[in-house]
Amino acid sequence: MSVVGIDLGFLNCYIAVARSGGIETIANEYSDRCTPACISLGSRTRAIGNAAKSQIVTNVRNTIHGFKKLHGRSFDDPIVQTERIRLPYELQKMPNGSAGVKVRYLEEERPFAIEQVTGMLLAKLKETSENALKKPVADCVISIPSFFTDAERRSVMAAAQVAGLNCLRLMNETTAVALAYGIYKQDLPPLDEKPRNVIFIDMGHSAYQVSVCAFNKGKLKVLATTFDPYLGGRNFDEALVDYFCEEFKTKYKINVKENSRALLRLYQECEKLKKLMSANASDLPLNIECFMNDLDVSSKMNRYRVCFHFKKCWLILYVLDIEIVGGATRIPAVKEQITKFFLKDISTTLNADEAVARGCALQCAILSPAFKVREFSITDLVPYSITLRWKTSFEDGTGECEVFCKNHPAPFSKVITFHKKEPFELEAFYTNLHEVPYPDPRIGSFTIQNVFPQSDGDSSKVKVKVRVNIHGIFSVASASVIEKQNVEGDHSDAAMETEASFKNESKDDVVCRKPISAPSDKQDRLNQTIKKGKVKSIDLPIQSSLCRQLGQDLLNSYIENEGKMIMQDKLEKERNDAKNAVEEYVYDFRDKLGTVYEKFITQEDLNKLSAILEDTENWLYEEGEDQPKQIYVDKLQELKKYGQPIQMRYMEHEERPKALNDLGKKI
Ligand code: ATP
Ligand code: K
Ligand code: MG
Repeated sequence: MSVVGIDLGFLNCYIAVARSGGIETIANEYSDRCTPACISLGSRTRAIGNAAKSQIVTNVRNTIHGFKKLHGRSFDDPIVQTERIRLPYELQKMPNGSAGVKVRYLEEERPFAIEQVTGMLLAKLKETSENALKKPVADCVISIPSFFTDAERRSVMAAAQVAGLNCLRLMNETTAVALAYGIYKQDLPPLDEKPRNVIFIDMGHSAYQVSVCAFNKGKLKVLATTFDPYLGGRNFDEALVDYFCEEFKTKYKINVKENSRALLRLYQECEKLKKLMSANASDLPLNIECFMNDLDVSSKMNRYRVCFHFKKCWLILYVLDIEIVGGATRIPAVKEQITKFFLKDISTTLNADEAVARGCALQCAILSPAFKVREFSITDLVPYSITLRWKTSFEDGTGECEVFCKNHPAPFSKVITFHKKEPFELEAFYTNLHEVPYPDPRIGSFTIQNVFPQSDGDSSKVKVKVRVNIHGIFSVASASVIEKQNVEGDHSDAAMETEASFKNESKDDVVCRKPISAPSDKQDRLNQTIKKGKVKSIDLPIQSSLCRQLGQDLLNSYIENEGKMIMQDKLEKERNDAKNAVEEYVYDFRDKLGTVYEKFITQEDLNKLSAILEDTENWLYEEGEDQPKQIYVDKLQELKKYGQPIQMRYMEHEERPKALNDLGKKI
């Protein structure tokens, strides 16, 4: 089994693989280690990655990019609506209210859910890794921003399933970077000493993330994270684009923003210009030929004229190192602001583009039973505090309890005890919506079923396990009821009564919190009836209803559809290859007729064959332009019927002296 890590960037994706020699990043069919997060839908086929990127300005409305922020959000979400204004393709409200895209594919208007779109990209990355490794790839670790909410995380998980990937962990981008940093460090303080604190800063195309991690030998713990989910390299591009749009309005009397093609070209040129500005402080030219209305445009810019401000991230801590990654940290002004803020030099010991993917591959190796790596424990955190709410039967009130505070270690499970006589519902939500870059506080609701009073009429003691799992996703993982079997004089009952002393405001709802440090999934498998002394624990079914959750049926249909599209792309590729084979044969044959075959063909045959070749060439441009594969296969066979005898005569002639020579040697 291969062990793969995927950096699923807003703009750029990277794949890294763990091999016995270490971690390597994988190059795609263009020998490029970066695969653009871009998909272009066509009348016959899809192009994904580099091939799609080149179609951004030619297939404007059907080339999808910049979609990472659409995950797990409803179409009406303000973020989706803001993104929508920037995007040159159409977004669509899907039947379940989520955001999808609407594009023309196979000569038809088609909606695609965001899980399908990212699914296509992930399937491409899977194929790239399989081609490079020459074996199937399924297990992987995929990166996501540390600020992603549950709905966003679940949506990416679904996309992985669409792609046929088995995501062992969704890993926070900055945590992946921290792992890539720490695992090879030889000089980390021993476990009983003060840890080394390091700040990791990642500014990519769409977001800015900061995390503080504490390192000891073989161990990393994320202490805090902060972020600006709306600040990245693209804001610089936007600033440049806005500037030039204004300038061109007066200078050339054109409104670039009304022409999506021109605007997209300007964005591409501004991104290039921005990169050049990082390396060059002087004025740099911008020239775009045939930009709009047949006009060539030109201008210039230098780095001091674009200003930006980024949200300060207050982290008061003793910090040893500041490591920066992400493409946009190459911008001198970004480095300068970071240095100014922390009053510390920043280091760039990590590969700015590949660190996330490398960290993911390392995590995948750690999680995979098929791979042996150095032990390294990773404790991440809960980005936003989570509260549970339930109805109490006591005067129709509600009970509430914060189950995870912000920055609580994760993965983590806790057990909450309730005293109930009937099934009850737990509603989970983010405690402080203002902390969360998401418009809806709800996470989901969980109904604990099959709860009855005890035989003596008392409330039953229900233990509910809540959990933030390895992907950073919250759930009510299990529930069980403790059945008293023998009430009188039993010590275990007394013990339970002690627990019950954590009583809260209401009479029948008792909450006590007891953390179990059980990040492993084994603990989850306690789902059997345990008989212990006089107490019997019975598992209770839980009905979960998660916000913005993709139904299993829909997910299955996406999986099936992705399979069909992969097949369609494969068939289309074969058809194209068959067509190219005819074209190549025509050119090659014609070339040889004029040179090496000349002596092996009569003038009459030569004329006849030249005519056939010309006919075939014309045919390829006319009705032969778009035929089923078999037609091209037949065409090639037909041509070969003429070509092969000549080729044989030629080969014989070439081989004869050699054969004679060999014979001579033997004699
Ligand atoms: P995100 O992390 O937001 O999902 P991403 O991972 O795709 O996005 P990166 O690949 O880390 O983003 O960085 C891409 C950004 O970095 C782009 O805005 C790009 O223009 C910018 N960038 C790359 N190299 C340079 C450079 N030399 N100077 C300035 N900006 C650069
Ligand atoms: K990236
Ligand atoms: Mg990134």
